[in-house]
Amino acid sequence: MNKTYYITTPIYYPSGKLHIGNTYTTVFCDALRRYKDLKGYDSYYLTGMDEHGKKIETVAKERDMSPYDHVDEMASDTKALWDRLNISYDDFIRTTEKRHKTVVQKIFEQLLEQGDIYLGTYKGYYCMPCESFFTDSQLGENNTCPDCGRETSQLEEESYFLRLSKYQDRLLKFIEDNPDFITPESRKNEVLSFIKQGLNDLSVSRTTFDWGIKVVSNPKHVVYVWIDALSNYISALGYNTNDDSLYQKYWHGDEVVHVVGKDILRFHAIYWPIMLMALDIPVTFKLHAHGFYMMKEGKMSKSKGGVIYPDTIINHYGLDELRYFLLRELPYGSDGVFTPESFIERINYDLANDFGNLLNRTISMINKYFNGAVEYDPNVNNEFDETLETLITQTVADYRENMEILKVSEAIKSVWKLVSRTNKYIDETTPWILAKDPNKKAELQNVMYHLAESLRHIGVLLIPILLDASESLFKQLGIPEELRTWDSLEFGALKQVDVVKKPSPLFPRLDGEKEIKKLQSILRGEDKETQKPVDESNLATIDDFNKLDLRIAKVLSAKYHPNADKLLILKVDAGEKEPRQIVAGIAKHYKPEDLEDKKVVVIVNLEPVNLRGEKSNGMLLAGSNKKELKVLTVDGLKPGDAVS
Ligand code: ME8
Repeated sequence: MNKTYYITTPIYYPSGKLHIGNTYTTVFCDALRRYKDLKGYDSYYLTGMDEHGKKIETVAKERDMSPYDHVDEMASDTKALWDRLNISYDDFIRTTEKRHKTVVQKIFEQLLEQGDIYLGTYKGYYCMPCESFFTDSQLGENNTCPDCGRETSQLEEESYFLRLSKYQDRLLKFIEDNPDFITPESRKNEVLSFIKQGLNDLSVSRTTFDWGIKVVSNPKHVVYVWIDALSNYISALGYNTNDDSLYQKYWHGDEVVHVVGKDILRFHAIYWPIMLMALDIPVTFKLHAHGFYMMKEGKMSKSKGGVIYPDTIINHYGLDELRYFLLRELPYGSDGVFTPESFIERINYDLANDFGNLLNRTISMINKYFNGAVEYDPNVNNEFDETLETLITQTVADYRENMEILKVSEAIKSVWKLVSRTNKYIDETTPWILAKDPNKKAELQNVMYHLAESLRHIGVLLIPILLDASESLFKQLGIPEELRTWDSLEFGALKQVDVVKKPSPLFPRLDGEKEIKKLQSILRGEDKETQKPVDESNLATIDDFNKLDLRIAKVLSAKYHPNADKLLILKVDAGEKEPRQIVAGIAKHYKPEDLEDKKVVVIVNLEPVNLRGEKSNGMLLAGSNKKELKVLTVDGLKPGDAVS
């Protein structure tokens, strides 16, 4: 039976569009899962969304959407993003799903019954306008709200608490007995010193908002984020349900890894194992907390501008370029910086020059000197072969060792050491000189063979990292399926090489300066592709504009169209004797009651049309993009007033 491997990302908050920071964790887990697959593991990869909480409720409100519609849209955008990035996830859990909620409710009630959760009061500072509680350490100067800067007041709220203190010693012993439970070492030390200061019980419910999972035995409380969020790692596997086969197989399997960013280390290293201990579930997981990608200007945030989005990189450069940069550039255990310069340099130097060119040159030479085909002859050797062969074997070992301890960047570095060494081997063996001497034909063939065999190894090791490039390398070199596997990684396994006639570059070299400028302008939000130029060939005259009778109108009533779910039927007062009926395609964005009494802008001299059996006598003005639509409204003025 194959060993099992269960790997998870954090479940992301749908509070804004996911940036390359969140993408890093997802791509990192994807590379590890593909590596384990390559090694023959039976693996399972979970990711998803953390959809409850005050913040999400607020963001949805700002968008004039129900929380559910908002998270639904964000979940489908995120899934589409992961699909576009070819992420090999097996399940995408959403905390608003019934399968998750039921498990969380059972967990909460069990802990309550056992006395591991108890009812108490939560003291905090409350910001009225933001409707949010803050702890001492979160507050700004003079106890002001860290979000809006206004004054806060001290308030008490009834809350359930998780008894962390009871498990403190058990957790300390667990971490000490399992030295590789938390990596890197520096993060483990952070956790240990935090626990040693003494753990306060954790507030795990709220009564001040609704958007969460209700506590079954006391529904005025909703479960506050962490018990809800952390449970996803087992609810997705069917823990405590009729079919818990995935849970049995993977949670109780051979390897379980949670990958998180350093920001949520404590929750995973302290609260989660304590929850599991209290539930009598074995703590089978290992925790890896990586550093952060920063922008030159500082932190990346979903709600701030000035960050890089993965789709921008893919549109302009490509998926492998993005994967390579993200996985290579973040050092183990610390932060990294995304700059246009470093990104373009990595593509040009590492991918185009060193790696892409090596394949290109090798294929061209095999075509030129041997008409595309060479064979392995173990009897011929030149003085440089041994060093290359030893490094190939060493690279496989280094790569494996690093991947096993999640040092993906180091693993990639070891592959590039082989890439450089193989380039150097060309300089050492000087095939163009050997080619001039017919007596050196066998030696020349041996050099070509070594290049191809080294590239085959590089290709296999890059399967988890560069999805298209590894595939293309195998095709161009004519490597059969059975020699694209982990088990085939042995020098000499390739018996003969039959390459394509014309190599195609893996990574075209970019015009560095131009591309750096382009990325900089994308970051400043000035990129041409994100701007909308005016069509100068189709200008309107003032007479064209004056032809439109634009007026202020007051919405008297609104209702859903009986035969079309996108349409609303409005009666408006546009300063005429009779109300006017307008049918508008806004039902996905507005409920009828949202519009009543609003003063809107309408065009009243459009030819009337019939929309699904209802007469529409005019048009409502609204602004929109792909996601949002807002009807233009005004304060003051009266129905019939002109708009110009
Ligand atoms: O914390 N660099 O969700 P979240 C690298 N819902 N990784 C980054 C990053 C950056 N600049 N910014 C974010 C949550 N990340 C909770 C998790 S889990 C039970 C609940 C990654 O959307 C990193 O993995 O704020 C970090 O931990 C995660 O995104 C935070 O995502």
